[in-house]
Amino acid sequence: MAGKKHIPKPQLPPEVAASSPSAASGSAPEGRIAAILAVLQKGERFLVCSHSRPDGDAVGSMLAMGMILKQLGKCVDLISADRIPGVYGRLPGADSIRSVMRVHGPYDAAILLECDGPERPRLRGLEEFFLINIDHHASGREFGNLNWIDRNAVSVGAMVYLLGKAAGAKITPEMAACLYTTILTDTGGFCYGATQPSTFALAGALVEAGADPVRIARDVYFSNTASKLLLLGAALSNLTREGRLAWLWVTHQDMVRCCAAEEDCEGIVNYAASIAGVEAAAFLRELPERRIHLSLRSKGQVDVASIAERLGGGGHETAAGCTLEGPLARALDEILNELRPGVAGLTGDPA
Ligand SMILES: [Mn+2]
Repeated sequence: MAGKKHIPKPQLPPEVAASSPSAASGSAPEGRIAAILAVLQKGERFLVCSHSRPDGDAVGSMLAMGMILKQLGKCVDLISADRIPGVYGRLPGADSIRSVMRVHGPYDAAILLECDGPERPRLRGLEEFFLINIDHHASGREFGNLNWIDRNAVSVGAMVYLLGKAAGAKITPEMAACLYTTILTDTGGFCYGATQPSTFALAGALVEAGADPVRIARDVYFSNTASKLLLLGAALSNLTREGRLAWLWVTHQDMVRCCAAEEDCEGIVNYAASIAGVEAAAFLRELPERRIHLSLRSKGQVDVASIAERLGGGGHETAAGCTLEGPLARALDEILNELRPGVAGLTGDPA
């Protein structure tokens, strides 16, 4: 291992530093960034991974992190337990992400992006390495040897951007495209609560750096498979509304009949949440072994992260998930028992 090297003090770009809520709340991330950079600069080989069933933030932040490490002259392996969803397959470097179940070193550190626990990547062998945990989940925990958790960050990609700037990396058009995708998808197209002036400043900086917002939007939102739409139809035929709650589900049989993949379930819960007057929504998916995967959305008045955490999952206050025991009717009862008290106290008429 190389000797101690000089570590430059990280400089946040002004458009981000000035309007970052972390800076405003006094928990400035410079110290965490410097500690992570020290490990990156000293080491030679790194593993970068994210959670299983990767989303836009997972894929985009992994790819950008890999590009930063390569600019620093390091060797990097990008690893995912699951295949990359087709809508992210056109991101620069997406085909360099390897799909494995077990990782083998040697690595100077494994960087876990967007994981609220060391088990989230579902990769065996990770625990053998020095773990760097970079996350923004409300349910984020300090499980790593180094931890940087910013619950106000709009995406983990936004954190990777800060790390890249602090490392002196050039934000290439390819990197910008990956990072822009993390912001676009984690804000649901600049719709969710975490969206604030700094979000647009960062998105603007990334478009300046070469990200093409039209092409990325087309790849993410207008590249669906027909099976995804057929599955959506099956889910919508089960849509139920009860005051401020709405829910829908698909059975495993629906999945088979529609030739749907797991990634085709992405975003279905949003259709239930899109009803006027609905504050919280649930989407239940029956897994092949009869357990039930649950996605939760809230418009901000119900904290679905804490509900998901009580049920063994996690996430953000407005978007969370967990896996429940089946059968479907039992899991639906369980989640409604959690959600009904959450909306009972809300005043005013549901539309
Ligand atoms: Mn995220």
